[in-house]
Amino acid sequence: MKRRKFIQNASLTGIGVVAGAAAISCKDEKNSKEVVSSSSNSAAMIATTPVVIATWNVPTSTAKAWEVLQAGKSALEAIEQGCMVEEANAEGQSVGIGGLPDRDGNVTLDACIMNKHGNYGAVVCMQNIMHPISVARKVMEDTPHVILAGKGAEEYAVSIGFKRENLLTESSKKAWEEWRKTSLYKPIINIENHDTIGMLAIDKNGDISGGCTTSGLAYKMAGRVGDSPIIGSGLFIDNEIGGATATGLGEEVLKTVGSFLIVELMRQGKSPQEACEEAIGRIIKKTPDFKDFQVGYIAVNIAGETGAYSIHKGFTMMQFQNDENKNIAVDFYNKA
Ligand code: SD4
Repeated sequence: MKRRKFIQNASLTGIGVVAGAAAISCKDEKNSKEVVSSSSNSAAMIATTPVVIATWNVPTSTAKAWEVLQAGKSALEAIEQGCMVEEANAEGQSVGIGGLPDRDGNVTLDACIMNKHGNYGAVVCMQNIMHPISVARKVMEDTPHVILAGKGAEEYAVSIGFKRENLLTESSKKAWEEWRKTSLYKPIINIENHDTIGMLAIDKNGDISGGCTTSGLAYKMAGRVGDSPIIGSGLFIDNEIGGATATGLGEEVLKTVGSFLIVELMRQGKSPQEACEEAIGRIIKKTPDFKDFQVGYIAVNIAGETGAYSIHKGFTMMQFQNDENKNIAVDFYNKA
């Protein structure tokens, strides 16, 4: 019996598996190889070719990340540059410039980034800075902290050279003014905020990183922070297992710590697809009244296998692998 197979069986029978890299089952022999982890002395499949996945239909973002990986740079660099593309896109009304504001008319941004060492940085509720993903990276690399919020995050960004600018575009301002006529807060499945970018990448060394960037829910209460910048909820990375990221109604993701859950389920031997389905199942179980909100997860294991699942129809995932940049319709729970 191959060692990898043995370890997987051991985990299923509860024999006990040394931490990390143990239970990845792998069908993708073409894009992965078996290695023995020095930290756990156990075998695992790791990706031998790069892969980038992202929430929603953001081909230019994944193409940028892919270009960075092809140049031999790290997954972390690919994530930052890939996310920056959408942050700079004024047409996108859920990320960076052009993001829809909170109910008081202020655009507040959330973002986080996580690297192969399990390090993490985030900014929450930050205004006037177009690239929160880059500020999050600086928080991770250059400060003793992991999260900076609001004014503090903005001041920090400006102090290290980021430019202050108005992020409220004319069309987002108009949409807000229109919304103010009723001021009715009701998230609309797949229409409101369908562009939060959660991105996961594996580089040529088989190392993984991830990022998540958003303006959060449109017309939210001032000060509201969602799942996207919170470690374990909107994003989680473990270089010996894989990563996961989320989109949709952040409150539901936060309550079930969805991305951490998915990575832990993969550690126990579930495929990325099975793990995403179980994480959606936890939300359904907890909130039987799921008709009016959407949550979607995407995941990749270190072998480069991917998975995605959502509550309702309409969620899509970008996948750039083997030189192909595809937008894939994601399977969903609510078939009624
Ligand atoms: C939030 N999860 O702030 C984000 C919103 C989102 O697609 O993902 N929209 O709750």
